[in-house]
Amino acid sequence: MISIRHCYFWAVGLLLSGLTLSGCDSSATAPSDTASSNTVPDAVSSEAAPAESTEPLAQTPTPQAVTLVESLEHPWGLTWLPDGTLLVTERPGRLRIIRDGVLEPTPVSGLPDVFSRGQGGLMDVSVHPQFAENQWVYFTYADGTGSANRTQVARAQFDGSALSNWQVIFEVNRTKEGTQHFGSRLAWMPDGTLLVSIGDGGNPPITLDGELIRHQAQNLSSHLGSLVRLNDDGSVPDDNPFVDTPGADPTIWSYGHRNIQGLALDSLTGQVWATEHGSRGGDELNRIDKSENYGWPLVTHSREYSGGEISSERSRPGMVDPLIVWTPAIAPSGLTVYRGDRVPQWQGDLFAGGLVSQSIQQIRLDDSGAVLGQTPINIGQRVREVAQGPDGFIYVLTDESNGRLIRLEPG
Ligand SMILES: [Ca+2]
Repeated sequence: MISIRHCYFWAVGLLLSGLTLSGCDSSATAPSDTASSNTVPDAVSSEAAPAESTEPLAQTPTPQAVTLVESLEHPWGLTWLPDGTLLVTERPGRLRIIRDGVLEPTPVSGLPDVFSRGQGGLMDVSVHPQFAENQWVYFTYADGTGSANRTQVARAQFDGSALSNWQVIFEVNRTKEGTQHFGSRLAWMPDGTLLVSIGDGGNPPITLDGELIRHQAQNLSSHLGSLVRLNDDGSVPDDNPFVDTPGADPTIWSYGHRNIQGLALDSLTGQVWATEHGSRGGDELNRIDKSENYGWPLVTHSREYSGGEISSERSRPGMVDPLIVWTPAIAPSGLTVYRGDRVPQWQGDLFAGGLVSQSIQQIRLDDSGAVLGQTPINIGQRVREVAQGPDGFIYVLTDESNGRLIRLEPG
């Protein structure tokens, strides 16, 4: 595990790129993974930032951020159809079409109402790997009310203009109150199964079964605070790790997660990567392997928003340590592993978005998967999603009321 001091590297990156250094503390009061001002911030960065640990990346040209589309309302997820059409979700509950770089004015019909408050709403979207044959598109979203809600996964068939045959294929098996920590990202594995990230249910004082709801992340019978793996129709893959464990839910792939909002498969190696929000500091990059326990809330580098301790332990045998810890928080959302041929110098790098940092961390690994360094790419807006497009560029969504689709191009 490597502790990264975000502001330091931001400063170094800016100096290296010849830009003017402009206050790390601009993130200190920014809401992070909150969609409205009446919810508890998901990350507040106010800690000092001593310099230590990894180096910024050398000899990487600063990518240029080119805005392609504006006037998206809190865009959350995106996916490409085989013909290059881009589908983008907006958190309030709309699906938008972008063709040839132009946003179509009318949202797609055929979506149900979603629970759109706080961090909840329409979240991720992903086309089926065999979309050309079956037309399936998958969605995650919050469903329910302020007192009882949960993350669901549904699929529907898209004919190029409308959705039909909406099918709910998964729902979290415990409802929760409030508007925090729904997750949720989708990622297809090479074998055609689907990973879905589910948040822990929220911050104190929210409780479930007489204890803080965050402890559900250690409960193998609960989907809260886990990654689940499904077949494309929502059924349970026979080779999931806990199918034969008494009391465990058979969909669980890994657990001990707080709130994963960055999830990516390395298309070359098959390795799954995830970023998850800490509370105050302690955001994490994790290498995901089946059946593993990622520690939350028993071991964490994160503290309560009040500053109090969540746990005195940072590591424990049998639990997986993060590869990177971000303190102060970047509030990570959106993650991709670059495997395009357009920009050879990005090959194999991870690109992790940050809501509070308003930047993307470009992370380089060695062949063993150890972190060599990272450099922030300033975006100047809250970064919600990062994805490699079929043209080999990286695409970014910003979480704003006037959100943008941005393309990263080599500098
Ligand atoms: Ca962890």
